[in-house]
Amino acid sequence: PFLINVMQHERFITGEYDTSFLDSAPELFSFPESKDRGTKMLTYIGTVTVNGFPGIEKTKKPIEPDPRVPSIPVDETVSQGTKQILDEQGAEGLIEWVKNQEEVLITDTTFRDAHQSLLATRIRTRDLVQVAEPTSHLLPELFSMEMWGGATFDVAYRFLKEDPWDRLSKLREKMPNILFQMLFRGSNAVGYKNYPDNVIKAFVRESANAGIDVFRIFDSLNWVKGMEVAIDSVRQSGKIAEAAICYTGDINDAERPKYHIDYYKSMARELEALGAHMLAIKDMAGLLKPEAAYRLISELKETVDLPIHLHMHDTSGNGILTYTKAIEAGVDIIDTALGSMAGLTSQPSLNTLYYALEGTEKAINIEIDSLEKLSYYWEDVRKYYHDFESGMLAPHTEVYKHEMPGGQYSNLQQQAKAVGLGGRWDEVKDMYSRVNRMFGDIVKVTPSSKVVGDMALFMVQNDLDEESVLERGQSIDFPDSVVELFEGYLGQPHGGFPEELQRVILKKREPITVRPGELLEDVDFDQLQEELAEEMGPDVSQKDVIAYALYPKVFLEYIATLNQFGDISVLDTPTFVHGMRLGEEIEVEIETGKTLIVKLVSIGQPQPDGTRVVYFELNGQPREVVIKDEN
Ligand code: 3PY
Ligand code: ZN
Repeated sequence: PFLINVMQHERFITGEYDTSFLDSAPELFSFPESKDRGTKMLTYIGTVTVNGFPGIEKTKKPIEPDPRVPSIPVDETVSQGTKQILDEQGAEGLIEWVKNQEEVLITDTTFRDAHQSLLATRIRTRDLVQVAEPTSHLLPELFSMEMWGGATFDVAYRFLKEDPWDRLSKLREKMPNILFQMLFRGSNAVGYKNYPDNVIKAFVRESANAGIDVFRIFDSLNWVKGMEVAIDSVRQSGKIAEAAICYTGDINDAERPKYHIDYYKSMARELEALGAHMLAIKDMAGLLKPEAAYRLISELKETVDLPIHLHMHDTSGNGILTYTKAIEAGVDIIDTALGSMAGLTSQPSLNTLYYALEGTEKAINIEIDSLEKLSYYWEDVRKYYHDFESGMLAPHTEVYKHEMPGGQYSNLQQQAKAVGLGGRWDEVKDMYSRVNRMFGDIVKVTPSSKVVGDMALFMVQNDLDEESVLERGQSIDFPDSVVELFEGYLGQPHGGFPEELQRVILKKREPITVRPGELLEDVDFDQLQEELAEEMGPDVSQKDVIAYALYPKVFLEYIATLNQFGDISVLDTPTFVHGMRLGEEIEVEIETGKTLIVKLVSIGQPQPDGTRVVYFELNGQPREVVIKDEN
């Protein structure tokens, strides 16, 4: 195209050019939109229109008005916030600042855990970016925005077909004043298994450089050794290492002595000694009851000299009461979500907590109007993702029995349906807690929670109980995840594994007791880079290489989708999920200032080879794509 551009240029044709011609005629470098890019996008729209979105039932595209994006005055400059304190005063300075605050500080989880727990992590970057600037203007008092990590990394590539690093950089640009926080699964990074140490270090370095400020680090068995490399790497990056203790059981239940208050106090001391800047209590299922919260926070405050950050899920409906008690006991920071994205398996609502504490000496220092305006936006956007809602409609107190994390409940329900156990869901829930007891009462959070879920499904499906597993175990092929857990590849649980069960599950295999990272060989990043270059061409970034090291298969599938459909992150969410209605016209801004107008004209009858021709207009020109009808 470059040569054609040159030869067709008016000044070239008339011979009026000299050597500065190339510099003075920038239009030479603007090439016509490749036909390919348009066709790829139409192929995606055609595919999802004909076949529906993978994993959900095909439904009619609803007509939704544009979401209510809060407006901000054109000339308003954004207020400085915690990000400036960290950048100017460093990690230690920020921690001092936190300790000096009278009011409780707030982390907003709307951009991460709220949608991970309510909408299967499906919120797309464009819906976050659209409200990012208003959020940074309206909520400058926030301690942090949790907006990355957990399942968001994997789901972005796997289901949303977008790059999570791109999300981080776009949000960072629009929100310069608030600390960005991510959930990091210690040696499991943002995955479901232990990775070699050099992967953990590279991931932390790269994400710190890309804009993450606070790393909440946990281990899925509360095994402190599994958190060491991550804590160290975060400290070296100059960012905040927030070490988390996962909360399970009930400190006030005398019949559950394994997770006694002393257990938490001693883990808190260990984490402080390891150099944690802050301590998080990560109540991933929402088991911390109000009185227990008061006791836990009060005693931890006396035990360590670190700010304490409390995270919980509102599954039982007791969240606001628990937070109120924790605030009374002097907790430094709590995690909440915006009203319309809060409650149930998500975090408690900040809007609700605001009113619970209004007029008291513990009042929340944030404008309620700002919270309501942002809630409108999420109320509208949440509708786009209706098909991913869990179906839980009311507070669910049974969580105190089964102890499933907020993000797991709907997931396991889906898994159960997929293996034909949808009608036996009550049995699966019950089995989940029985498996927990069989495993010796372990911490259940990604990925250990997934192992408990896998085993529960396996036992219900095969009509096994505790006794038959031990009696017939030698001839049973247990799920891979269960074998790996008992081999020690997720680390060591408090009190060790039950020995008899371990022997039965492992058969002749020997378990390890050292940190898996000590045995795993470093990943060769140069080699991965070369492998990727073959798939992607020479433009492979370090971020791509890290993603490929974490998820080889998922990442290659993502690249294949990009090759097939182009960058579909630019589509609006209703079109991304449902495709288009007949006769509908949409505008797609494929890059700043460059918009395609797409109209769906008609869908042809199925052909003998199982395909249909889908007829579009692209910028007024007729275009057809051939789609395989999978129905
Ligand atoms: C995650 O690891 O994704 C979690 O949210 C655990 O609670
Ligand atoms: Zn959570």
